[in-house]
Amino acid sequence: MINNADDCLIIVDVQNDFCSGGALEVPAGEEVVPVINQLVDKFAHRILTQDWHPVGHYSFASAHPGKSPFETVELDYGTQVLWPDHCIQGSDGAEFHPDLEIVGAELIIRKGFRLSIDSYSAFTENDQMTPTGLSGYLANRQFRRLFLTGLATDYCVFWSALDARRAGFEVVLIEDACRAIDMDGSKFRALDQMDAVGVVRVAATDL
Ligand code: VGL
Ligand code: ZN
Repeated sequence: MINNADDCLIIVDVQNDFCSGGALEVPAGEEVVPVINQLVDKFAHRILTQDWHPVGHYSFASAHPGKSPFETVELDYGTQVLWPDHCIQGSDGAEFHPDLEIVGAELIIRKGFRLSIDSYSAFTENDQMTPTGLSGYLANRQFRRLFLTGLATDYCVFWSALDARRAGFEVVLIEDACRAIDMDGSKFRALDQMDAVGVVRVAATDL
């Protein structure tokens, strides 16, 4: 099924803060690590994304007096969920999971580094306007199909999948290589919306 020239494996935000014991743990987030490690050698090309926030980032509840994590706030670009402080630039929490096989990755794209804009998607920040540069890179590399893995299914993987479709890529979600935060049914909604825009869902064992 994998076509080496056209396909790129994208590993989204497999960082310590999104794994058990991390600042913004995704339930069983670290379970994606062995699944992804089994996949990396099947692809000729792999890239990583890394959530990479400055101290005091506007997506942190701590930056909004009186607010708690998982509440929302209105920012210039609309409603933003507030998170515990996480993936702070240079911190251990922002490092990739120590067991993740990252040596062969060709690009690490960092996102969420602008103080006042969050970026779930690896393509476009949450203002829906500011590009990360990834679509240009992938087009320049002449990839046509993107296989998405990582954390979290219903946030960064989801928004990346939608933007990838919008940018004209075929998108395959490797479902068991992802885990969700799953707040108020957000996982189900994300899968439903990905289906609606033509994201194909497979299991790692199908590849
Ligand atoms: C993410 C919330 C905040 C993610 C990143 O990687 O899904 N979620 N920052
Ligand atoms: Zn973040």
